[in-house]
Formats: sequence, structure tokens, C-alpha cells
Amino acid sequence: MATNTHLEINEETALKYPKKYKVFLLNDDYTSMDFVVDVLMGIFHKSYEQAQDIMLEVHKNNRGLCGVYTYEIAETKIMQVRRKAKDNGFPLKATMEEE
Ligand code: TYC
Repeated sequence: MATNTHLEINEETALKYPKKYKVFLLNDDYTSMDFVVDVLMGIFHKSYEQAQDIMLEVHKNNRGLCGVYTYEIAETKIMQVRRKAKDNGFPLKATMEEE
């Protein structure tokens, strides 16, 4: 039996992978380091050690990568950061950019 190695992609049924978005925390002069570590553990599911590393990266280089997500999840993470920061009186912000 001849093997057909020529794969044709049916454009209508081909799987389209969703775009992914990088979520970054931004530095500021007012948010406490402990609070940023809490956010990274609570919202981004980082270990204490990973959270400390990312927090210090943000502190030194003004932003740090927290994770890569689909659009809706990235947007939700950013809203959760904003809400938790606001509730605690901190100006901490997160942003996203297409991968
Ligand atoms: N720069 C802040 C301070 O010195 C700490 C900080 C780290 C703030 C990371 C925000 O995303 C941030 N207290």
C-alpha cells in the first residue's frame, strides 16, 4: 500500500490555537515587597521562592513576567491584581502583551 505523505490541511476544520498573552507586574514606589510576593503566590500560583525572584526582578528592572495565558485569563489576572491592590491601598498594576 502506498503511503500518502502529503498532508492537506482542511482550512475549515483545522485547529486554530488561541493567541497567548504575557502578563507582567509593573514596579512602583509604594507597593510593599511582601504584598507583591502575596499577589504572585495567590493570583499567579508561584512558590514563595519564585514569587520573591519575580518581585525582585520587577523592583530592579521595572517589570517582570508572571505568566502566559489566553486573553480572557490574562485579563482576569490583571483585574484580580487591580482589585486586590485597591482593597489594600496599593497602586500595584499588571499589564499584558501578545506573546
Ligand atoms: N518597588 C517597591 C518597593 O520598593 C516594591 C515593588 C516590587 C513594587 C514589585 C511593585 O511590582 C512591584 N517597595
